Amino acid sequence: MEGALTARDRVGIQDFVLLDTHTSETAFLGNLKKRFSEDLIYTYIGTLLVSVNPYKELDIYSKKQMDIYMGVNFFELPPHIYALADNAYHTMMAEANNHFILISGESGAGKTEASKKILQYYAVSCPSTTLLDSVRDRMLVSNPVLEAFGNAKTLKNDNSSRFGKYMDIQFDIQGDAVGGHILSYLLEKSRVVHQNHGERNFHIFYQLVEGGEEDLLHQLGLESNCQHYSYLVQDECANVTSINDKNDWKTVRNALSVIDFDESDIQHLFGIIASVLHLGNVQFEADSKGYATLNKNTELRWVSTLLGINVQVLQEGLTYRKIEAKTDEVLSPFTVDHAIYARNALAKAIYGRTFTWLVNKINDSMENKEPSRKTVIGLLDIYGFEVFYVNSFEQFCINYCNEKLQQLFIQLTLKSEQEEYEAEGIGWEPVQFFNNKIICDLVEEKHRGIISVLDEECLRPGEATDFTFLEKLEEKMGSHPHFITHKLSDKKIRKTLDRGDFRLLHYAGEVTYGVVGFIDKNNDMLYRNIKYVSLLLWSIIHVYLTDKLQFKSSLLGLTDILMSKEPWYVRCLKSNESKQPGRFDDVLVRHQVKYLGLMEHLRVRRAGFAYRRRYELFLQRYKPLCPATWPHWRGVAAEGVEVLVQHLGYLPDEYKMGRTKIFIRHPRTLFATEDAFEVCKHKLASRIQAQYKGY
Ligand code: AOV
Ligand code: MG
Repeated sequence: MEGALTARDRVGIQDFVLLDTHTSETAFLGNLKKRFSEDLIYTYIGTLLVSVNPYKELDIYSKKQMDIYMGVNFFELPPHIYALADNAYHTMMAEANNHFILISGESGAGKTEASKKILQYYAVSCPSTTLLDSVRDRMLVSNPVLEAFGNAKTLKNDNSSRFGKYMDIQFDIQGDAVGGHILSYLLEKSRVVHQNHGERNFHIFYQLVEGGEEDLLHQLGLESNCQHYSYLVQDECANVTSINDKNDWKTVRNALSVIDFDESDIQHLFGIIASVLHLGNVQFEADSKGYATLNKNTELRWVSTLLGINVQVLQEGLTYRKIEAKTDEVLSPFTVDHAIYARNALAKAIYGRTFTWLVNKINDSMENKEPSRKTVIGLLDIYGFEVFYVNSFEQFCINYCNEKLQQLFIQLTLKSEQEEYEAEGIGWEPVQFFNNKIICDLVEEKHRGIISVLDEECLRPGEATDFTFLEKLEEKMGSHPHFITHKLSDKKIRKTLDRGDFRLLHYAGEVTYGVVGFIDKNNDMLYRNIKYVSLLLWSIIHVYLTDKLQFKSSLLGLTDILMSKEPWYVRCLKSNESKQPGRFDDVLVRHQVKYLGLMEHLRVRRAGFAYRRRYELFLQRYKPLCPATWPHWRGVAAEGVEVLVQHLGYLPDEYKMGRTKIFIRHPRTLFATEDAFEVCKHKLASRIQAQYKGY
């Protein structure tokens, strides 16, 4: 019918690889937008899933939906996070190897929601034996607990992850989800004592104060009013419409009992949380000499009771520094500022340790103690790139982690893919992309990077300040194209920078960091974690690469080979800054599409080859399909393959002969070959059986 919209016009193309107009950014965005307006938030680029945050509940996550996606070929149904989860799972089962799903995107783009959907899919849909149901329940409820303690409202996201999380979901040989393990890193502890304008502390504090039962609050010496606690109302942001602290409290309480917290654990846990609130209310006054004194110590008594520390010791610890001389100890009194600093340091340390303890407890409860062989699917969900009006050491760490993640993505997709074509001598028009390695180096290079400079300054206590650190940076980084300071910039840019700022041109945009607090925060344990993050990311690459090697040497089913070609990616996009349902901000989305390198990824995918196989292996499998190669090909394997594919009628454009491998452009070509092989296998059953033992 003329004028009528076809389904395709209406819902757009579900895989960008099939977008037949030239692959312009405008066409790409147009397709995303069209789909978004129909509540179709997922689109593929091959096997990569692009997800656009709808900021509204969609009816696409029911058990019924899960069933629809279970075991169905990736491209047969509309794109969905379940399809990706299902494919990772089935590939893992077929190949008995490990997989990981890398979820990335800026703050508020939907990473944590995506990771929860994936976990739910595994916990609900995978085969189950009653015995293991408890492990699944624990995996599921670990989320609300960790979110309560590790997430907070920021300006970007009402439920922003303030820690990085990598979770392994373990499956046994039957495909049952049998256990889980969480690695957490780089918790933003500074939030415990300070929040920026319009932000909140970690959810758990409000949940406890608003939702805690009267008895419990009484035991903890708490009032049922957030306004009473200075750590909670520094920025008068206790109530947020999208958050129901009372309900969330109930969820967390229930969850804790599911993960084996008995009453004494719970008392212990909330005793510590309450002690932090009390600590925040401990006030100091200056005596006649300007030294800190505690005038009213009811709050301190609560801290001492709840933590089981002698009140005298606590008081001394907060108002004096102990200096050890040769034979005795000398107590040197603190000023009020020093005392506040010590109090806050204690609060952060207590909270940080509690978080670690909590993660360990959760891990114990999810641990699978059976020694049987297991494979895992890893889920990586970190905090996204963020830019605020004021950015400090925390943003520096978070944004550096995101640089590393982008580097990982580039290494595994754009770079290794193209390098393989080159190594194999496949005629290939290189796809240019921005490699953010230059920024990673700027931050992390030994002896020269920002972290090294900061470390060196931290080794000069008493002499180094945040500002000497900045001077050192200016000396070392000088002309680096991604580094700017007030002193190093021209007139126009200088206006936008304070003297205590440095600006980094990150892959995802410019961020201006204020140096105040860098030395101090770097002296904290946080820094150890940051090294750990990069170690973690590189160990993932290593696992992947090792798997791929293994992969080369084994003969596996067709679909599985296609699907295991790369690890799994979910790229989350933020649809608008104001968290509004259904609003698609073209400029904002375009920016993300650009910096995430989605167009480059698409170009590599479109021009590339879906399948590649060493000549020997290809020939070994398909040689019965051609009289000239069956039962034996006595010449060079590559020539045998050429004869074979000629016989099968491959068109010149469908494949390329590399140095060691044949490259096949479309899955359909290989699907057809595989179908022919299946038929042939039946016909020649007995003869083939002898040759294909163990297939
Ligand atoms: P993030 O994890 O990427 O940010 P979240 O996953 O927390 O972002 O998503 C932010 C908010 O967007 C959620 O609280 C939901 O309200 C909404 N949202 C996200 N995905 C969906 C979806 N698929 N369907 C409906 N609503 C969604 V951060 O942790 O801040 O980097 O640090
Ligand atoms: Mg998150």
